[in-house]
Amino acid sequence: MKTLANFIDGQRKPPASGIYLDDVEPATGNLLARIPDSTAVDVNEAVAAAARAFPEWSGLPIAARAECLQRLAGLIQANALELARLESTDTGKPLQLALDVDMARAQANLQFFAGAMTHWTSTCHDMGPVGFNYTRREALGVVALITPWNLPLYLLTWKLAPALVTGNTVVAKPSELTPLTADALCELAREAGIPPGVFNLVHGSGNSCGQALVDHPDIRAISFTGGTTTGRRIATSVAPRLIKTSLELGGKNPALVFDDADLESTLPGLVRAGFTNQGQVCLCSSRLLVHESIHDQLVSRLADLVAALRVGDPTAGDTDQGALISRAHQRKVLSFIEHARDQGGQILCGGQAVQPPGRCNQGYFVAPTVITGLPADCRLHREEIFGPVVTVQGFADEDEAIALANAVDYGLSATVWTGQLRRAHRVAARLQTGIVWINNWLVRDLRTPFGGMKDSGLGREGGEWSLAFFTETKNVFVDGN
Ligand code: TXE
Repeated sequence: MKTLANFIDGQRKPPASGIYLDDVEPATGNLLARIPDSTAVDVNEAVAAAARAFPEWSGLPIAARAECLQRLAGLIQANALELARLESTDTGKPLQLALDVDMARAQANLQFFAGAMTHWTSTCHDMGPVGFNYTRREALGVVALITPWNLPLYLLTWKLAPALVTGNTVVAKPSELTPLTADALCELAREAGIPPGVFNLVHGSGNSCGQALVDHPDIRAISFTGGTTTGRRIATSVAPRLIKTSLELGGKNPALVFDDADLESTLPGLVRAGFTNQGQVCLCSSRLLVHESIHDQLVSRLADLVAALRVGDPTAGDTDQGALISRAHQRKVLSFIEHARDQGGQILCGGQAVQPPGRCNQGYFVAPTVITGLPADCRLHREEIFGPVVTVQGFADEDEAIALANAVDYGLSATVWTGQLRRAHRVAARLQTGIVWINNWLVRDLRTPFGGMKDSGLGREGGEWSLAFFTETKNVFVDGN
């Protein structure tokens, strides 16, 4: 079992408190590592190191910072299998998924923002003989990156790359449930030649370490991905300081399936959208809204496909569904299913915990579950379950489909499945979500704006939105005479 340390000013540092938290493997319940239970003392040290490193790092040519990111991307590629193993062990997700999605994307995040920054243009507003204005984009200073457990390295690099390439220095706090790949990234950052103090990492709980970081007066911006309750708390904490926050929060994402959809491609799409990473992706389509004329046929075919997903050891090559993140989360997901039973819902497949044979028989598995026949106002239609549970509701026409889709507090993403181009655009325009996919799910172009409306967050990340978030805009006027 490993004992991790913080990474401050290029050095490994134990927590000042001397206290450690347990990191548990979700697929087995075994102890994986001990991680620092950091407090404000460690956070202060990390922020001070980042502040010292800022003048030199932000003063480098853009190309020099971009080269550091490219080298880090290369090291992630070279160590992809090892990192994927760590990610799979720490999260419970299938190893192949960790390799194909998480590691590929971590590498792409760094490469993309290294390239994006070197192609970013600033504006000039010409006033003729009066003069002209040009716009500068200046680094903010020390920024905090707080990331969740569902896509640990994927989301950390998604924030780290634009933060660093624009010239900021960083203090990052990964989820205490999944610290391993963030910890490994520190060594790779050192190897990539990122100078001491530019990237610092503190481990610990949200309440202690995370809140100390949020409350630190020298933090100039916070980029956070996690639950809506935590996002609200962070926004409340920083409001008096008027610093920038980017909040990417939960979702209760609808999939609207019209009677003209091509079911041969729609059905596998719905399975992927509902159950990737055991449903623990903020973008997962957890609410199927289906035209009543195809409801019964679609539901029965979907249940067959979902029942065929193999749940088990994340390291096995044929596993489709791994473990949920924790025992507490497994209980929460199962309690939603119990509630569905109490409400008269029909469980079409799944509906229970799974104990795979062998080394994973104490893991936190839940059978992928499809539920229909719930009352319209049921909690399962409104609250984020964040597990392998999809509910189905019927609709009579487009207006009703849109009304159901928008009838939740969240507004992150939606998918629309239809063979009619006009309908696709019309419906997309009326959906209250930051992202709409038509006839697909989770196809990502890193240049596009990513984020949610309503309780799903504040601000957008991706491409120029990330670069703008991590910089301050300054207008300079030059007199024409
Ligand atoms: O997330 P938290 P949790 C949703 C999902 C899940 C629920 C709760 O529904 O069931 O949120 O998950 C840090 N100050 N999502 O409790 O607490 C924390 O240590 C500063 C959706 O695990 O939001 C971790 O690093 N930081 C989501 C990070 O916040 C604090 C992904 C996220 O943890 C803090 C994960 C505080 N006061 C969960 N409290 C998505 N959008 O993808 C906690 N943290």
